[in-house]
Amino acid sequence: MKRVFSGVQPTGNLHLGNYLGALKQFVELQEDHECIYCIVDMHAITVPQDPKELKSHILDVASLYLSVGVDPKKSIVFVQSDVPGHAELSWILTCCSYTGELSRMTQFKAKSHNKESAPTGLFTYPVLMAADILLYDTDVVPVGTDQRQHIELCRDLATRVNNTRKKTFVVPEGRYLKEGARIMALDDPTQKMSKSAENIHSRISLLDEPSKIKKSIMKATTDSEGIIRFDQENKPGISNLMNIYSVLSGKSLSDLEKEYEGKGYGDFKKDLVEITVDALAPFREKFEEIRYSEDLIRILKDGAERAGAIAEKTIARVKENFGLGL
Ligand code: AQP
Repeated sequence: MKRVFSGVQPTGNLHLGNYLGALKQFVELQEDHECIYCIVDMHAITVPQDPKELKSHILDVASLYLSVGVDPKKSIVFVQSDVPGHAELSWILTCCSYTGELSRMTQFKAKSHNKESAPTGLFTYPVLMAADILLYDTDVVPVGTDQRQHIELCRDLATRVNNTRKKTFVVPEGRYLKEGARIMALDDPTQKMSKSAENIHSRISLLDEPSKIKKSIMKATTDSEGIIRFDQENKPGISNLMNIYSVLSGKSLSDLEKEYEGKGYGDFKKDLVEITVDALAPFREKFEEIRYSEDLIRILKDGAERAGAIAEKTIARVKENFGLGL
């Protein structure tokens, strides 16, 4: 069975982009893969975090994994900082990476934009991500397309080490869905939907109340043409909404164009509200059951033990191949 690894940062409530780009794949893959899903809390501290809030977000994200259908009987679910191998391997890989390649990462450029100085962790974040993946001899990494550049760096680092030392790492493949791989912000469809964006109406969080979902969708930026037609370049707002509608309903984009011929954006948005509310309702219900149950901590501790056992073997092999330790 091929091994899958992926993670999400506990930087806020997960949104539709996180679900359609990543989590939906997590659930599908666990049927015929050995899956390891992590809450990457060490990535979250690359920007300042309130400790209490961070702890709470870790449990929120873990609960959301389970609420959308990640099954701890089939998949390992754990918190990154509970397995020390991530930090250990990250340092070793930092020594194999170059400042030039890290400064080309677009997410670093975006997050450090207009800042005089940026935290070093923000700069080396992609190396930690590579360590997360390589630690588990991962074959497949399900992510949204915003992570493509980081996956390529991970592959480069693995290949570089394999070519200069004994074969040490499995070189993983990114797995990107055709639809849903990049959901854009509702208020500005040129930016990706993001948990940490200031405007709460830029995103639909998986735990949003129906009234909030309605408000965000009805306010979503479109264009003045008023025709429901998919054209990402010239009509990014309505195209983004069509993309969301299509993935949630299973209807193709061309079927949507036919269905809404002669109708306005208002009609389209009203139907999208209904579809989104219905799609997210079961997640909210499940979340209430899981979030404060004792089972949650037990699942995460058990996951960390199982992940830790795999990680220890990789770290021993890496240390041996690098000549580290006794
Ligand atoms: N807009 C998106 N469309 C599709 N997929 C997305 N992902 C994130 N945004 C979108 C995918 O979700 C997974 C987890 O992402 P993350 O939380 O680890 O980091 P991120 O990409 O930085 O997500 P955010 O929401 O933008 O968080 P903040 O605001 O904290 O930086 C990844 O697989 C990602 O591709």
